[in-house]
Amino acid sequence: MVPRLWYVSVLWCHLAAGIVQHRSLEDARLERQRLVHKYIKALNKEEGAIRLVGGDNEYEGNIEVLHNGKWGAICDDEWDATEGHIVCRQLGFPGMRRYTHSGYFGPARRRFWMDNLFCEGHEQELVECHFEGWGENDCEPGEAAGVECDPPEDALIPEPLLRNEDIPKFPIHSRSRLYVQLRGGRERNEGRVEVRLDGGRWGSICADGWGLLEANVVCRQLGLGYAREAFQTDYFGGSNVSRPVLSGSECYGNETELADCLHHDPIRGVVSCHGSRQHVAAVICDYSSPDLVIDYLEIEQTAHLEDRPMLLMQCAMEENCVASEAYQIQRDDPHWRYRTRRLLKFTAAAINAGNADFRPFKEKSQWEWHMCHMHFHSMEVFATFDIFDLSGRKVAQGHKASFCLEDSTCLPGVSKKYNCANYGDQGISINCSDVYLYNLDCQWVDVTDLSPGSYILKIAINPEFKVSEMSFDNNAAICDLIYTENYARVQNCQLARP
Ligand SMILES: *[C@@H]1O[C@H](CO)[C@@H](O)[C@H](O)[C@H]1NC(C)=O
Ligand SMILES: *[C@@H]1O[C@H](CO)[C@@H](O)[C@H](O)[C@H]1NC(C)=O
Ligand SMILES: *[C@@H]1O[C@H](CO)[C@@H](O)[C@H](O)[C@H]1NC(C)=O
Ligand SMILES: [Ca+2]
Repeated sequence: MVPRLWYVSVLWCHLAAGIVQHRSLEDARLERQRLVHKYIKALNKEEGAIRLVGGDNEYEGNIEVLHNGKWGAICDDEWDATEGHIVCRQLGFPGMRRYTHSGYFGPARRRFWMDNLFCEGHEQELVECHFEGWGENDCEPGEAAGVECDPPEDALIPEPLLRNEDIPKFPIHSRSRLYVQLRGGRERNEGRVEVRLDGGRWGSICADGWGLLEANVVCRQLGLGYAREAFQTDYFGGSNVSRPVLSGSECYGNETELADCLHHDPIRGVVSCHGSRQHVAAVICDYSSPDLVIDYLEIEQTAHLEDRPMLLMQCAMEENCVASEAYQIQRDDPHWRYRTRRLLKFTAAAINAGNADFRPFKEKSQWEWHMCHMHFHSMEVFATFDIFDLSGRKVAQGHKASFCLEDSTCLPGVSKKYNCANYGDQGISINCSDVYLYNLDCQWVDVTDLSPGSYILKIAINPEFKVSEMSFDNNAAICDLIYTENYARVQNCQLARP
Protein backbone atom coordinates (compact mmCIF):
# COMPACT_ATOMS: atom_id res chain seq x y z
CA MET A 1 0.00 0.00 0.00
CA VAL A 2 2.69 2.46 0.97
CA PRO A 3 4.63 2.35 -2.30
CA ARG A 4 1.46 2.85 -4.26
CA LEU A 5 0.41 5.91 -2.28
CA TRP A 6 3.89 7.19 -2.62
CA TYR A 7 3.72 6.68 -6.35
CA VAL A 8 0.47 8.55 -6.58
CA SER A 9 1.87 11.51 -4.71
CA VAL A 10 5.03 11.54 -6.82
CA LEU A 11 2.91 11.32 -9.96
CA TRP A 12 0.87 14.15 -8.56
CA CYS A 13 3.88 16.45 -8.24
CA HIS A 14 5.22 15.29 -11.56
CA LEU A 15 2.01 16.20 -13.30
CA ALA A 16 1.50 19.38 -11.34
CA ALA A 17 4.85 20.64 -12.54
CA GLY A 18 4.01 20.14 -16.20
CA ILE A 19 0.36 20.94 -16.50
CA VAL A 20 -0.12 24.08 -14.50
CA GLN A 21 1.69 26.14 -17.08
CA HIS A 22 -0.72 25.13 -19.83
CA ARG A 23 -4.15 25.16 -18.29
CA SER A 24 -6.46 26.43 -15.64
CA LEU A 25 -6.04 24.91 -12.21
CA GLU A 26 -9.41 23.17 -12.37
CA ASP A 27 -8.59 21.47 -15.67
CA ALA A 28 -5.26 20.43 -14.29
CA ARG A 29 -6.90 18.96 -11.22
CA LEU A 30 -9.33 16.89 -13.29
CA GLU A 31 -6.54 15.78 -15.58
CA ARG A 32 -4.47 14.62 -12.64
CA GLN A 33 -7.42 12.82 -11.12
CA ARG A 34 -8.03 10.90 -14.33
CA LEU A 35 -4.41 9.88 -14.73
CA VAL A 36 -4.07 8.83 -11.12
CA HIS A 37 -7.31 6.86 -11.37
CA LYS A 38 -6.12 5.18 -14.53
CA TYR A 39 -2.86 4.01 -12.96
CA ILE A 40 -4.47 2.79 -9.80
CA LYS A 41 -6.90 0.74 -11.88
CA ALA A 42 -4.17 -0.74 -14.01
CA LEU A 43 -2.01 -1.52 -10.96
CA ASN A 44 -4.87 -3.24 -9.22
CA LYS A 45 -5.75 -5.24 -12.34
CA GLU A 46 -9.26 -3.98 -11.86
CA GLU A 47 -12.23 -5.32 -13.71
CA GLY A 48 -13.01 -3.10 -16.67
CA ALA A 49 -9.53 -1.56 -16.97
CA ILE A 50 -8.51 -0.94 -20.58
CA ARG A 51 -5.19 -0.62 -22.40
CA LEU A 52 -3.89 -0.01 -25.91
CA VAL A 53 -1.67 -2.58 -27.60
CA GLY A 54 0.19 -2.83 -30.90
CA GLY A 55 0.73 0.91 -31.42
CA ASP A 56 4.00 2.76 -31.78
CA ASN A 57 3.42 4.68 -28.56
CA GLU A 58 1.27 4.62 -25.45
CA TYR A 59 -1.58 6.65 -26.91
CA GLU A 60 -2.54 4.43 -29.85
CA GLY A 61 -3.35 0.79 -30.46
CA ASN A 62 -6.01 -1.90 -30.41
CA ILE A 63 -8.10 -1.78 -27.27
CA GLU A 64 -8.02 -4.55 -24.69
CA VAL A 65 -10.30 -4.75 -21.70
CA LEU A 66 -9.77 -6.64 -18.44
CA HIS A 67 -12.47 -9.11 -17.38
CA ASN A 68 -12.09 -11.78 -14.71
CA GLY A 69 -8.37 -10.95 -14.53
CA LYS A 70 -7.81 -11.62 -18.25
CA TRP A 71 -7.28 -9.19 -21.08
CA GLY A 72 -9.47 -9.52 -24.20
CA ALA A 73 -9.93 -7.65 -27.47
CA ILE A 74 -12.86 -5.58 -28.68
CA CYS A 75 -14.62 -6.25 -31.98
CA ASP A 76 -15.09 -3.38 -34.43
CA ASP A 77 -18.79 -3.99 -35.24
CA GLU A 78 -20.56 -0.65 -34.53
CA TRP A 79 -17.22 0.88 -33.43
CA ASP A 80 -17.06 4.62 -34.04
CA ALA A 81 -15.99 7.99 -32.65
CA THR A 82 -18.35 7.88 -29.64
CA GLU A 83 -16.67 4.75 -28.31
CA GLY A 84 -13.23 6.06 -29.29
CA HIS A 85 -13.73 9.23 -27.25
CA ILE A 86 -14.70 7.23 -24.17
CA VAL A 87 -11.59 5.05 -24.50
CA CYS A 88 -9.25 8.06 -24.72
CA ARG A 89 -11.01 9.77 -21.82
CA GLN A 90 -10.91 6.63 -19.67
CA LEU A 91 -7.18 6.33 -20.31
CA GLY A 92 -6.63 9.93 -19.29
CA PHE A 93 -5.64 11.35 -22.68
CA PRO A 94 -6.84 14.83 -23.63
CA GLY A 95 -8.89 13.70 -26.65
CA MET A 96 -9.30 11.34 -29.61
CA ARG A 97 -7.63 11.76 -32.99
CA ARG A 98 -9.29 8.90 -34.85
CA TYR A 99 -10.80 5.49 -34.36
CA THR A 100 -9.65 2.45 -36.35
CA HIS A 101 -11.27 -0.70 -37.73
CA SER A 102 -10.20 -4.08 -39.07
CA GLY A 103 -7.17 -4.66 -36.88
CA TYR A 104 -5.40 -1.49 -37.98
CA PHE A 105 -2.82 -2.09 -35.21
CA GLY A 106 -2.57 -5.81 -36.02
CA PRO A 107 -4.95 -8.71 -35.56
CA ALA A 108 -6.47 -9.31 -32.12
CA ARG A 109 -4.04 -11.33 -30.03
CA ARG A 110 -6.56 -12.45 -27.46
CA ARG A 111 -10.16 -13.64 -27.38
CA PHE A 112 -12.82 -10.98 -27.99
CA TRP A 113 -14.43 -9.89 -24.76
CA MET A 114 -16.82 -7.32 -26.29
CA ASP A 115 -18.84 -7.12 -29.50
CA ASN A 116 -21.50 -4.72 -30.85
CA LEU A 117 -20.38 -2.14 -28.34
CA PHE A 118 -22.68 0.87 -28.26
CA CYS A 119 -22.06 3.92 -26.08
CA GLU A 120 -24.28 6.97 -25.65
CA GLY A 121 -21.37 9.33 -25.03
CA HIS A 122 -21.71 10.30 -21.37
CA GLU A 123 -20.16 7.09 -20.02
CA GLN A 124 -16.93 7.43 -17.98
CA GLU A 125 -15.78 3.93 -18.81
CA LEU A 126 -16.22 1.50 -21.67
CA VAL A 127 -17.82 -1.17 -19.47
CA GLU A 128 -20.76 1.17 -18.82
CA CYS A 129 -21.71 0.93 -22.52
CA HIS A 130 -24.04 -1.71 -24.00
CA PHE A 131 -22.51 -4.83 -25.51
CA GLU A 132 -23.33 -8.49 -26.12
CA GLY A 133 -22.35 -10.44 -22.96
CA TRP A 134 -18.71 -10.98 -22.02
CA GLY A 135 -17.06 -13.11 -24.70
CA GLU A 136 -20.16 -13.32 -26.92
CA ASN A 137 -19.10 -12.44 -30.44
CA ASP A 138 -18.97 -13.53 -34.06
CA CYS A 139 -15.66 -11.82 -34.89
CA GLU A 140 -12.43 -12.83 -36.60
CA PRO A 141 -9.04 -11.70 -35.23
CA GLY A 142 -8.82 -9.21 -38.13
CA GLU A 143 -11.74 -7.21 -36.71
CA ALA A 144 -9.96 -5.64 -33.74
CA ALA A 145 -11.12 -2.14 -32.79
CA GLY A 146 -8.49 0.53 -32.18
CA VAL A 147 -8.01 4.17 -31.45
CA GLU A 148 -5.44 6.93 -31.68
CA CYS A 149 -5.72 9.45 -28.85
CA ASP A 150 -4.26 12.94 -28.57
CA PRO A 151 -0.85 12.63 -26.92
CA PRO A 152 -0.79 13.52 -23.24
CA GLU A 153 0.68 16.90 -22.42
CA ASP A 154 2.66 15.44 -19.57
CA ALA A 155 4.57 13.42 -22.16
CA LEU A 156 6.30 16.72 -22.86
CA ILE A 157 7.49 17.25 -19.28
CA PRO A 158 11.25 17.36 -19.51
CA GLU A 159 12.86 14.36 -17.80
CA PRO A 160 15.28 16.32 -15.56
CA LEU A 161 12.34 17.55 -13.48
CA LEU A 162 12.61 14.22 -11.72
CA ARG A 163 15.76 12.94 -10.16
CA ASN A 164 16.34 9.33 -11.12
CA GLU A 165 15.91 7.98 -7.63
CA ASP A 166 12.57 9.77 -7.29
CA ILE A 167 11.03 7.94 -10.21
CA PRO A 168 8.71 5.28 -8.88
CA LYS A 169 9.38 1.66 -9.78
CA PHE A 170 6.96 -1.19 -10.42
CA PRO A 171 6.85 -4.75 -11.63
CA ILE A 172 5.50 -5.03 -15.15
CA HIS A 173 4.01 -8.53 -15.19
CA SER A 174 0.42 -7.61 -14.34
CA ARG A 175 0.16 -5.06 -17.11
CA SER A 176 2.10 -6.37 -20.07
CA ARG A 177 4.35 -9.22 -21.08
CA LEU A 178 8.04 -8.49 -21.27
CA TYR A 179 9.92 -10.48 -23.90
CA VAL A 180 13.68 -10.87 -23.39
CA GLN A 181 16.49 -11.83 -25.75
CA LEU A 182 20.30 -11.61 -25.91
CA ARG A 183 21.87 -9.93 -28.94
CA GLY A 184 25.34 -9.33 -30.28
CA GLY A 185 27.17 -12.09 -28.37
CA ARG A 186 29.73 -14.50 -29.74
CA GLU A 187 27.65 -17.40 -28.43
CA ARG A 188 24.01 -17.76 -27.48
CA ASN A 189 24.74 -17.54 -23.74
CA GLU A 190 25.93 -13.93 -23.90
CA GLY A 191 25.02 -10.53 -25.27
CA ARG A 192 23.34 -7.26 -24.57
CA VAL A 193 19.88 -7.72 -23.10
CA GLU A 194 17.02 -6.59 -25.31
CA VAL A 195 13.42 -6.39 -24.20
CA ARG A 196 10.07 -5.76 -25.82
CA LEU A 197 6.70 -4.99 -24.27
CA ASP A 198 3.45 -6.26 -25.71
CA GLY A 199 2.92 -4.20 -28.83
CA GLY A 200 6.24 -2.35 -28.49
CA ARG A 201 9.58 -2.61 -30.26
CA TRP A 202 12.79 -4.29 -29.18
CA GLY A 203 15.20 -2.06 -27.30
CA SER A 204 18.07 -2.25 -24.84
CA ILE A 205 18.04 -1.80 -21.05
CA CYS A 206 19.69 1.19 -19.39
CA ALA A 207 22.67 -0.08 -17.39
CA ASP A 208 22.14 2.16 -14.33
CA GLY A 209 22.17 -0.20 -11.35
CA TRP A 210 22.54 -3.31 -13.54
CA GLY A 211 24.32 -6.08 -11.61
CA LEU A 212 24.46 -9.80 -10.91
CA LEU A 213 21.04 -9.90 -9.23
CA GLU A 214 19.38 -8.60 -12.39
CA ALA A 215 21.60 -10.64 -14.71
CA ASN A 216 20.76 -13.85 -12.80
CA VAL A 217 17.06 -13.29 -13.44
CA VAL A 218 17.66 -12.81 -17.17
CA CYS A 219 19.74 -16.02 -17.41
CA ARG A 220 17.09 -17.93 -15.46
CA GLN A 221 14.26 -16.62 -17.63
CA LEU A 222 16.11 -17.63 -20.81
CA GLY A 223 16.94 -21.10 -19.44
CA LEU A 224 20.65 -20.36 -19.67
CA GLY A 225 21.60 -21.04 -16.06
CA TYR A 226 23.21 -18.36 -13.93
CA ALA A 227 24.94 -15.06 -14.60
CA ARG A 228 28.71 -15.40 -14.77
CA GLU A 229 29.10 -11.67 -15.50
CA ALA A 230 26.87 -8.61 -15.57
CA PHE A 231 28.15 -5.77 -17.77
CA GLN A 232 27.33 -2.13 -18.23
CA THR A 233 28.67 -1.75 -21.75
CA ASP A 234 27.92 -1.73 -25.46
CA TYR A 235 30.66 -4.31 -25.98
CA PHE A 236 28.04 -6.61 -27.52
CA GLY A 237 26.78 -4.97 -30.66
CA GLY A 238 28.48 -1.56 -30.79
CA SER A 239 26.69 0.60 -33.31
CA ASN A 240 23.75 -1.83 -33.47
CA VAL A 241 22.72 -1.08 -29.91
CA SER A 242 19.20 0.29 -29.88
CA ARG A 243 17.86 2.99 -27.60
CA PRO A 244 17.01 1.80 -24.06
CA VAL A 245 13.30 1.09 -23.61
CA LEU A 246 13.61 0.02 -19.98
CA SER A 247 15.41 1.63 -17.03
CA GLY A 248 15.71 1.51 -13.26
CA SER A 249 15.76 -2.30 -13.23
CA GLU A 250 16.06 -3.68 -9.72
CA CYS A 251 15.67 -7.37 -8.88
CA TYR A 252 15.57 -9.01 -5.49
CA GLY A 253 17.15 -12.09 -7.01
CA ASN A 254 14.47 -14.75 -6.59
CA GLU A 255 12.25 -13.58 -9.48
CA THR A 256 11.55 -16.00 -12.31
CA GLU A 257 11.18 -13.29 -14.94
CA LEU A 258 12.55 -9.82 -15.50
CA ALA A 259 8.94 -8.56 -15.58
CA ASP A 260 8.67 -9.47 -11.87
CA CYS A 261 11.53 -7.09 -10.97
CA LEU A 262 11.02 -3.38 -10.36
CA HIS A 263 11.57 -0.90 -13.18
CA HIS A 264 10.65 2.64 -14.11
CA ASP A 265 7.25 2.44 -15.79
CA PRO A 266 7.96 1.61 -19.46
CA ILE A 267 4.25 1.34 -20.21
CA ARG A 268 4.00 5.08 -19.62
CA GLY A 269 7.19 5.53 -21.59
CA VAL A 270 9.27 6.47 -18.53
CA VAL A 271 12.87 5.66 -19.46
CA SER A 272 15.54 7.55 -17.57
CA CYS A 273 19.19 6.78 -18.06
CA HIS A 274 22.26 8.56 -16.73
CA GLY A 275 24.72 7.14 -19.20
CA SER A 276 25.09 7.56 -22.92
CA ARG A 277 23.47 5.41 -25.56
CA GLN A 278 26.38 2.98 -25.11
CA HIS A 279 25.53 2.43 -21.46
CA VAL A 280 23.38 -0.71 -21.75
CA ALA A 281 22.89 -3.93 -19.81
CA ALA A 282 24.63 -7.11 -20.94
CA VAL A 283 25.21 -10.59 -19.49
CA ILE A 284 27.20 -13.76 -19.85
CA CYS A 285 25.24 -16.79 -18.64
CA ASP A 286 26.70 -20.11 -17.56
CA TYR A 287 25.26 -23.41 -16.36
CA SER A 288 28.05 -23.70 -13.80
CA SER A 289 28.29 -21.34 -10.90
CA PRO A 290 29.55 -21.37 -7.35
CA ASP A 291 27.07 -21.03 -4.53
CA LEU A 292 28.32 -20.09 -1.09
CA VAL A 293 26.08 -20.99 1.81
CA ILE A 294 26.75 -19.64 5.27
CA ASP A 295 26.92 -22.27 8.00
CA TYR A 296 24.56 -20.78 10.56
CA LEU A 297 24.62 -23.76 12.94
CA GLU A 298 28.31 -23.15 13.44
CA ILE A 299 27.56 -19.54 14.40
CA GLU A 300 24.91 -20.60 16.94
CA GLN A 301 27.19 -23.23 18.48
CA THR A 302 30.32 -21.12 18.79
CA ALA A 303 29.08 -17.64 19.70
CA HIS A 304 30.42 -16.38 23.05
CA LEU A 305 31.83 -13.29 24.76
CA GLU A 306 35.45 -12.53 25.48
CA ASP A 307 36.99 -9.55 27.28
CA ARG A 308 40.30 -8.86 25.63
CA PRO A 309 42.97 -6.38 26.72
CA MET A 310 43.72 -3.80 24.05
CA LEU A 311 47.37 -4.68 24.49
CA LEU A 312 46.66 -7.84 22.48
CA MET A 313 44.65 -6.05 19.84
CA GLN A 314 47.15 -3.85 18.05
CA CYS A 315 46.91 -5.77 14.82
CA ALA A 316 43.12 -5.75 15.05
CA MET A 317 43.15 -2.00 15.63
CA GLU A 318 45.31 -1.52 12.59
CA GLU A 319 42.75 -3.43 10.53
CA ASN A 320 39.78 -1.55 11.95
CA CYS A 321 38.32 -4.49 13.83
CA VAL A 322 37.23 -2.56 16.92
CA ALA A 323 34.57 0.05 17.52
CA SER A 324 35.59 3.67 16.94
CA GLU A 325 35.47 4.39 20.70
CA ALA A 326 38.55 2.19 21.06
CA TYR A 327 40.59 4.65 18.98
CA GLN A 328 39.36 7.49 21.16
CA ILE A 329 40.57 5.61 24.24
CA GLN A 330 43.90 4.92 22.56
CA ARG A 331 44.36 8.66 22.00
CA ASP A 332 43.10 9.88 25.37
CA ASP A 333 44.14 7.29 27.93
CA PRO A 334 47.86 6.75 28.52
CA HIS A 335 47.04 3.35 30.06
CA TRP A 336 44.88 2.25 27.16
CA ARG A 337 46.80 -1.02 26.76
CA TYR A 338 45.29 -2.30 30.02
CA ARG A 339 41.73 -1.40 29.10
CA THR A 340 39.66 -4.24 27.67
CA ARG A 341 37.19 -4.59 24.82
CA ARG A 342 34.22 -6.94 25.03
CA LEU A 343 33.96 -9.07 21.90
CA LEU A 344 31.20 -11.27 20.54
CA LYS A 345 33.15 -14.07 18.87
CA PHE A 346 31.91 -16.84 16.61
CA THR A 347 33.10 -19.19 13.93
CA ALA A 348 31.88 -18.42 10.41
CA ALA A 349 32.11 -20.94 7.61
CA ALA A 350 31.23 -20.55 3.95
CA ILE A 351 30.46 -23.79 2.10
CA ASN A 352 30.55 -23.87 -1.68
CA ALA A 353 27.46 -25.90 -2.61
CA GLY A 354 27.51 -24.87 -6.27
CA ASN A 355 28.92 -26.60 -9.34
CA ALA A 356 31.90 -24.31 -9.98
CA ASP A 357 34.76 -23.04 -7.81
CA PHE A 358 34.36 -19.70 -6.05
CA ARG A 359 37.21 -17.43 -7.15
CA PRO A 360 38.04 -14.01 -5.72
CA PHE A 361 36.86 -10.87 -7.41
CA LYS A 362 40.34 -9.43 -7.84
CA GLU A 363 43.17 -10.74 -10.01
CA LYS A 364 46.12 -12.11 -8.10
CA SER A 365 48.23 -9.10 -9.07
CA GLN A 366 45.78 -6.80 -7.26
CA TRP A 367 45.73 -8.69 -3.97
CA GLU A 368 46.78 -6.68 -0.95
CA TRP A 369 49.41 -7.89 1.47
CA HIS A 370 48.34 -7.46 5.07
CA MET A 371 51.44 -7.15 7.16
CA CYS A 372 49.76 -7.63 10.49
CA HIS A 373 48.12 -10.92 9.60
CA MET A 374 50.80 -11.93 7.11
CA HIS A 375 48.61 -12.94 4.19
CA PHE A 376 47.12 -11.55 1.02
CA HIS A 377 43.54 -10.28 0.92
CA SER A 378 41.89 -11.12 -2.39
CA MET A 379 38.49 -9.54 -1.90
CA GLU A 380 37.93 -6.14 -0.35
CA VAL A 381 34.77 -7.12 1.45
CA PHE A 382 34.16 -10.80 1.82
CA ALA A 383 32.03 -10.77 4.95
CA THR A 384 30.11 -8.32 7.11
CA PHE A 385 29.04 -8.75 10.74
CA ASP A 386 26.36 -6.42 12.06
CA ILE A 387 24.14 -6.10 15.12
CA PHE A 388 20.77 -4.35 14.89
CA ASP A 389 18.33 -3.42 17.62
CA LEU A 390 14.76 -4.68 17.32
CA SER A 391 13.68 -1.58 15.45
CA GLY A 392 16.26 -2.31 12.73
CA ARG A 393 18.85 0.34 13.69
CA LYS A 394 22.45 -0.76 13.37
CA VAL A 395 24.05 -0.61 16.82
CA ALA A 396 27.39 -2.37 16.25
CA GLN A 397 29.37 -3.70 13.37
CA GLY A 398 32.40 -5.82 12.81
CA HIS A 399 34.90 -4.57 10.30
CA LYS A 400 34.15 -5.32 6.69
CA ALA A 401 36.27 -8.41 6.60
CA SER A 402 38.59 -9.14 3.73
CA PHE A 403 39.85 -12.64 4.09
CA CYS A 404 42.25 -14.88 2.39
CA LEU A 405 40.08 -17.52 0.67
CA GLU A 406 41.05 -21.18 0.90
CA ASP A 407 39.76 -24.74 1.25
CA SER A 408 39.82 -25.22 5.01
CA THR A 409 37.83 -28.46 5.06
CA CYS A 410 36.26 -30.54 2.32
CA LEU A 411 33.62 -33.27 2.10
CA PRO A 412 35.05 -36.80 2.13
CA GLY A 413 36.61 -37.68 -1.20
CA VAL A 414 37.17 -34.06 -2.26
CA SER A 415 40.77 -32.88 -2.22
CA LYS A 416 41.83 -29.38 -1.19
CA LYS A 417 43.01 -27.12 -3.99
CA TYR A 418 43.21 -23.55 -2.70
CA ASN A 419 45.69 -22.52 -0.05
CA CYS A 420 46.63 -19.07 1.22
CA ALA A 421 50.19 -19.93 2.19
CA ASN A 422 53.07 -18.92 -0.09
CA TYR A 423 51.02 -16.67 -2.37
CA GLY A 424 48.96 -19.72 -3.29
CA ASP A 425 45.85 -19.62 -5.43
CA GLN A 426 42.83 -18.42 -3.50
CA GLY A 427 39.30 -19.72 -3.80
CA ILE A 428 36.80 -22.21 -2.42
CA SER A 429 36.38 -25.51 -4.28
CA ILE A 430 33.07 -27.26 -4.85
CA ASN A 431 32.07 -29.12 -1.66
CA CYS A 432 34.76 -27.41 0.43
CA SER A 433 34.38 -24.73 3.11
CA ASP A 434 36.44 -21.79 4.10
CA VAL A 435 36.29 -21.67 7.90
CA TYR A 436 37.07 -18.61 10.02
CA LEU A 437 37.50 -19.96 13.52
CA TYR A 438 36.29 -17.86 16.44
CA ASN A 439 39.85 -17.63 17.77
CA LEU A 440 41.11 -15.81 14.68
CA ASP A 441 41.94 -12.15 15.03
CA CYS A 442 39.07 -9.90 13.94
CA GLN A 443 36.53 -12.74 13.87
CA TRP A 444 34.16 -10.83 16.17
CA VAL A 445 31.93 -7.84 16.73
CA ASP A 446 33.08 -5.32 19.33
CA VAL A 447 30.07 -5.04 21.70
CA THR A 448 31.74 -3.09 24.51
CA ASP A 449 29.23 -0.27 24.26
CA LEU A 450 26.11 -2.39 23.79
CA SER A 451 23.50 -2.32 26.60
CA PRO A 452 22.10 -5.69 27.68
CA GLY A 453 19.00 -6.70 25.71
CA SER A 454 17.66 -8.51 22.64
CA TYR A 455 19.20 -7.84 19.26
CA ILE A 456 19.51 -9.20 15.71
CA LEU A 457 22.88 -10.50 14.53
CA LYS A 458 23.47 -10.55 10.79
CA ILE A 459 26.46 -12.30 9.24
CA ALA A 460 26.78 -12.07 5.44
CA ILE A 461 29.31 -13.36 2.91
CA ASN A 462 29.94 -11.92 -0.58
CA PRO A 463 27.57 -9.19 0.63
CA GLU A 464 28.15 -6.81 -2.25
CA PHE A 465 27.34 -9.43 -4.89
CA LYS A 466 30.76 -8.94 -6.43
CA VAL A 467 31.26 -12.60 -7.37
CA SER A 468 28.50 -14.45 -9.20
CA GLU A 469 26.62 -17.20 -7.40
CA MET A 470 23.63 -19.39 -8.17
CA SER A 471 21.70 -17.68 -5.40
CA PHE A 472 22.33 -14.96 -2.85
CA ASP A 473 19.37 -15.98 -0.70
CA ASN A 474 21.61 -18.25 1.38
CA ASN A 475 24.51 -15.81 1.91
CA ALA A 476 23.39 -14.27 5.16
CA ALA A 477 22.41 -15.65 8.55
CA ILE A 478 19.95 -13.52 10.50
CA CYS A 479 19.84 -14.58 14.14
CA ASP A 480 18.41 -13.59 17.49
CA LEU A 481 21.10 -12.33 19.84
CA ILE A 482 20.44 -12.29 23.57
CA TYR A 483 23.03 -10.23 25.38
CA THR A 484 23.31 -9.89 29.15
CA GLU A 485 26.17 -8.56 31.22
CA ASN A 486 27.41 -12.12 31.62
CA TYR A 487 26.77 -14.02 28.43
CA ALA A 488 25.60 -13.85 24.83
CA ARG A 489 23.45 -16.40 23.08
CA VAL A 490 22.83 -16.61 19.34
CA GLN A 491 19.80 -18.63 18.24
CA ASN A 492 17.03 -19.04 15.64
CA CYS A 493 19.34 -18.26 12.73
CA GLN A 494 17.72 -18.16 9.31
CA LEU A 495 19.21 -17.96 5.85
CA ALA A 496 18.50 -14.75 4.00
CA ARG A 497 19.86 -12.38 1.39
CA PRO A 498 22.62 -10.00 2.57
C1 LIG B 1 25.28 -5.35 -36.48
O1 LIG B 1 24.29 -6.21 -37.01
C2 LIG B 1 24.63 -6.79 -38.25
C3 LIG B 1 23.43 -7.54 -38.77
O2 LIG B 1 22.88 -8.35 -37.76
C4 LIG B 1 25.86 -7.67 -38.07
O3 LIG B 1 26.24 -8.25 -39.31
C5 LIG B 1 27.01 -6.81 -37.54
O4 LIG B 1 28.12 -7.62 -37.27
C6 LIG B 1 26.57 -6.10 -36.26
N1 LIG B 1 27.61 -5.18 -35.83
C7 LIG B 1 28.21 -5.29 -34.65
C8 LIG B 1 29.23 -4.26 -34.32
O5 LIG B 1 27.94 -6.18 -33.85
C1 LIG C 1 11.53 -13.10 -2.92
O1 LIG C 1 11.96 -13.00 -1.60
C2 LIG C 1 11.30 -11.97 -0.85
C3 LIG C 1 11.94 -11.86 0.52
O2 LIG C 1 12.09 -13.11 1.09
C4 LIG C 1 9.81 -12.29 -0.78
O3 LIG C 1 9.14 -11.28 -0.07
C5 LIG C 1 9.26 -12.40 -2.19
O4 LIG C 1 7.91 -12.79 -2.15
C6 LIG C 1 10.05 -13.40 -3.01
N1 LIG C 1 9.60 -13.30 -4.38
C7 LIG C 1 9.40 -14.38 -5.15
C8 LIG C 1 9.00 -14.12 -6.56
O5 LIG C 1 9.55 -15.52 -4.73
C1 LIG D 1 29.39 -32.40 -3.99
O1 LIG D 1 28.53 -33.00 -3.06
C2 LIG D 1 27.28 -33.39 -3.57
C3 LIG D 1 26.43 -33.88 -2.42
O2 LIG D 1 27.16 -34.67 -1.54
C4 LIG D 1 27.48 -34.46 -4.65
O3 LIG D 1 26.24 -34.84 -5.21
C5 LIG D 1 28.38 -33.88 -5.74
O4 LIG D 1 28.66 -34.87 -6.71
C6 LIG D 1 29.69 -33.35 -5.15
N1 LIG D 1 30.43 -32.66 -6.21
C7 LIG D 1 31.73 -32.71 -6.32
C8 LIG D 1 32.33 -32.04 -7.51
O5 LIG D 1 32.41 -33.26 -5.51
CA1 LIG E 1 24.90 -18.29 -2.20
